[in-house]
Amino acid sequence: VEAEIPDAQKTAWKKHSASGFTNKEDFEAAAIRHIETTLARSLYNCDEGAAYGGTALAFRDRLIIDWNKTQQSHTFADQKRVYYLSLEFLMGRALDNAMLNVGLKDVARDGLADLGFRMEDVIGIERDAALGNGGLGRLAACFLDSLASLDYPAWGYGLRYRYGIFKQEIINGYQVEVPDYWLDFNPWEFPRHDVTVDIQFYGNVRKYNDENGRQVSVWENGEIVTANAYDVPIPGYNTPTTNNLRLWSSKAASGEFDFQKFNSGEYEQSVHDQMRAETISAVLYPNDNLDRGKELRLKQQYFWCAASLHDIVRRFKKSKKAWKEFPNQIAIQLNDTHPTLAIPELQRILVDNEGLDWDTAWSIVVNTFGYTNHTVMAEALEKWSVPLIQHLLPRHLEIIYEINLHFLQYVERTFPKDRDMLSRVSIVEESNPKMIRMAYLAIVGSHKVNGVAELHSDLIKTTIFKDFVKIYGQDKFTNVTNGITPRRWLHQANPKLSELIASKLGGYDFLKDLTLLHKLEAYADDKQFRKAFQEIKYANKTRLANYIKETTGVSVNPAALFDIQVKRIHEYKRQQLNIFGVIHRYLALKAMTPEQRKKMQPRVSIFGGKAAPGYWMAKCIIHLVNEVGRVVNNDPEIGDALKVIFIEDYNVSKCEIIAPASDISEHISTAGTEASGTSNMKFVLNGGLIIGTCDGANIEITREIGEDNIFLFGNLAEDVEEIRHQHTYEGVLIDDGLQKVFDAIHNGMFGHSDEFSALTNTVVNHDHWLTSADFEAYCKTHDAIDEAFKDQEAWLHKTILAVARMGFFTADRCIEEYAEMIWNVEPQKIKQNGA
Ligand code: 475
Repeated sequence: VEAEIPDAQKTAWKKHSASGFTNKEDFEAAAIRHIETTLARSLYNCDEGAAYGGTALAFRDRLIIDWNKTQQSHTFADQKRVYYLSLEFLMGRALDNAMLNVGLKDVARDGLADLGFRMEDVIGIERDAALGNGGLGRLAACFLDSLASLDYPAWGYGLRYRYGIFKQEIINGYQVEVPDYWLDFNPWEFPRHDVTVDIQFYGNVRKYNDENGRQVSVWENGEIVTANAYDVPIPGYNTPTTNNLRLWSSKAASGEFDFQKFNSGEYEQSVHDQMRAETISAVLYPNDNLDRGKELRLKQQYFWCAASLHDIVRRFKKSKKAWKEFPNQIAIQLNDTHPTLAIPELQRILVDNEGLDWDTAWSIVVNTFGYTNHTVMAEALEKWSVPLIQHLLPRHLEIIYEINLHFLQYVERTFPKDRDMLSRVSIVEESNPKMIRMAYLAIVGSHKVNGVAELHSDLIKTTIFKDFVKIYGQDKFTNVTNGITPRRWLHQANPKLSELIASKLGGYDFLKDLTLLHKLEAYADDKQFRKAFQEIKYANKTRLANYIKETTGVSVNPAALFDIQVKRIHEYKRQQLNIFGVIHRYLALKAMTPEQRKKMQPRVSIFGGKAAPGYWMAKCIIHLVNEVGRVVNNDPEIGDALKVIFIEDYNVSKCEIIAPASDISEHISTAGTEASGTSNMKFVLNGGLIIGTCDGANIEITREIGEDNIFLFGNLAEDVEEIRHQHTYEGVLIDDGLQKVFDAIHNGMFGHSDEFSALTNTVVNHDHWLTSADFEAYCKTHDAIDEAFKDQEAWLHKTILAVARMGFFTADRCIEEYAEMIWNVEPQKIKQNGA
């Protein structure tokens, strides 16, 4: 390619080629130029918003220079790439991350000071890119950071939602949802007006025989919607590698058809078509761990899968390689079943458009895809009704049936005696209407299937996917325990702790090899180190206390024990267990004399998280937490002994303030329900201990940090079924302490008891989540925590050891495991000159 360009042209280009700033002067020049020209502001009307805009645009320019080099270099190197398909990317803010990853935060801080601004204020202007619900979306964002930081050639593909996850307001103690229109100023994306894909929906399939007598299928008619690409640069930490996140936005196709309508006076209809098309990428579905089977959601999934695959195939075809090379050049990871339609879509492209025979195409498909499962809960496993797919994607339905036919024939040959097996494993559920089981399609169409923590990966093999282990053998199923990026979740969120660690370890290498933290073990008994560590925790708690004061008006004492549970509100995550425990503590405090009360360990119980708008029980929990807060925080007898806080609109940037400020955080799902959990890792890495059940990654955290350094309680996963069985046949046994809590609620201590009857009744009637069965152990464990916290020296010893032993939970380790076990890809260093 290079050789085809004339020398004169090259010289002119190279002379003026953009180069990034590396010092304060050049940063200021770049920021001011953007403030004056791109933003049309001047010295006299440059507010914090404009300062943010100028800074962000200056850094964007810098990122894009590295982005260009990276993409060029990856194209020339012509080696295998990874594509991470996720319907959710919960990115949070980009500026702080960009400054730290390119190593120019101090430069920018000094530059901004010259211009009259404080770095923290400027960073605080940015809105979160909140294109996700919770764990699954944040994991995708951490993985992008690690892929770039480790120099893997990788792209993310997602949807450019006009509205991210809703903003949560608490009004009179109730959650109210406000739309999150986040795109009015987004300097981090590049519209690629030249990159568009036409996506087809509806229509019919026509069959004919070609000259060789081979049957050919043509998907024709229907509607076309255009996908427009928007690219977001993803900088690696301390490396020029800058990967790409490509997000698709939907627009009406501007074909002749529309012009006809427009000209013939059907103006309204033409506007209507426009809006219908734009609806596809308009909103993120706000459900976490729940599938609701809405048609628009299926449209989103196909729109995004088809656009992404078209893009990937287009890039592959440019290389002029043989089709059999496809899986050697491309690995596609499916983040849960949401992108499963990519499987029949690739098969369709290969068979219908490229003329490959079925078996050749299918082997390419299977060798290309890997599937990650994130949940075992039945209500979250995706199924789509056959009539809906038939209507929207008629050719894909045929292909899914044919995939199923080949699969079932294989199963029948292998297990001729097991008659029930076929209906159990069929991709098509024989219900009314028939349903396509997306997880089964994902397993059949992938070469590897993985869970996200050891227990979870074992559970999927022994429960929901048991038959598939029989069919394919153990090797198709594997585990990759989740991790988090230490760049955002230590260095960015907790700069003081990061600095302290660097001072002992001789630099910041641990940010790229987190196992180096083990060297901190030597300081667990070092008086001075402990003191410094404690002071940082206190400062971080003070920062959160100030935030709580500003946003809720409630004063909390930073010396109290901060007990935090922030995550999506869900019955299986058991915020109800937590708030019932808080009420139990409140009743105990009320029964004490003032002298007794003074001896108690003061506590601040902090909650945060969104409920899906249609999840009524979750909304009841939020309401109860807020009502308990209202009563407890205004009770003069209680004072600092207990405060109950609900932090509004929990999101990524708030988590960056919250995670460094915990003494204890809660990860208390019913055993066997939380696939992994990732905030557990964030809290421990930031010097907090956890109270948790034997669930998800808590088990591996315990193994790594030692059982003396974690507070585990509750029934085990293997016993949960038996207890539920007992509930059904013998009724629920309500714990005595919990009964007192229910009595207080029923007597109206926290407002009209009708408001909470659903919450208490579900425990009394079924207790599916074992709230009562685990209640006593939960309360006792909290008493043990109070005791342990009194001995601050011993507590510091535990927290420091725990931090030192968290090296395993870096997302970098995850990416290396995926690369080796699933993708078979190698990193590729970018030379500074771009070649
Ligand atoms: C698990 N989201 C965590 C995390 O692996 C785990 C499902 C359906 C529709 C929309 N969103 C979802 C999830 O299932 C999800 O977020 N799962 C979470 O994935 C990362 O750490 O335990 O609950």
